Amino acid sequence: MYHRSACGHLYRDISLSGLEPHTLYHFRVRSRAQGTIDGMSGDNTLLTLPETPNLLVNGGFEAGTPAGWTYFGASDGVYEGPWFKDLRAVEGRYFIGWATNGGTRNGGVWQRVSATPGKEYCFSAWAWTWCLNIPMYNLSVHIGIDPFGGTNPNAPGVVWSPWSVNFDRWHPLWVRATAQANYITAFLQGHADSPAEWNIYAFDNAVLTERVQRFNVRGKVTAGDFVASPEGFPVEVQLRPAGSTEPLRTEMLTLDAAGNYTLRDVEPGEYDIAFKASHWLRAVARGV
Ligand SMILES: [Ca+2]
Repeated sequence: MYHRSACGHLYRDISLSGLEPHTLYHFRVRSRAQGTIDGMSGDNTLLTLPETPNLLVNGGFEAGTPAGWTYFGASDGVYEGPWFKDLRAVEGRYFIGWATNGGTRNGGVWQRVSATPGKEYCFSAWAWTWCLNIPMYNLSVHIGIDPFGGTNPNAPGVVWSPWSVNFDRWHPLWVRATAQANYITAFLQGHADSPAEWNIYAFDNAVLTERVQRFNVRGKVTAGDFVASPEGFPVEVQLRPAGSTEPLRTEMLTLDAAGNYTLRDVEPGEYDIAFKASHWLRAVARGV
């Protein structure tokens, strides 16, 4: 669907399916039209919303204090904007920030939470940087997970997002790691290479979740009664816990020319799948 903005730009809505919750995606947009040169956007990101609870205490700093977090390196404070450069929280009212006039300020906070060894965890936080009278690349930020639950940001096992410069704009950072112990530790860290007139950075809306991974279940319905192509043939598909007759989901799907169906976004598990297509086709596939 196209929209035209007040200043004449043409917009188009595009739906993306099959994305995982609480995951950062990079994307580019290419435009192509006959008789014109292709257009290609720069790198864009989108962070999908989490579907499971935030495991962090005070992840958005809405306590108005760093409660639940422990400083390492330089400490500073939790602020309610407008702060430097009129900065306001990207979520709620409060964010955590570090600011130095005429020096460097290297430090961050960590928070340790219970975890299940072998499970994957996704960690995201929004970050903002600013410095004055020095190239903006002087100051960068990253976030990390220590899958062993340690509290040393310099430990070799910490899994970090790439260092990122988010000059004068809030931008999401994201990292994923597999827990190796009964605890994992989330880190927010900023680093200035050189002293500057001002070195300032901030974080907000830190969210740590257990990963929810979904799969597409594909299969084939074969029935001798098909006289022509099964393409477009409607089939009622029920997803049931293995051994149960109570459906978790019931969906009408259509078959392709070879009789294949796809049931999207199924969480890992063991299921029975039941099919019904008119009175003559009923089948249950067990333990898929
Ligand atoms: Ca907040």
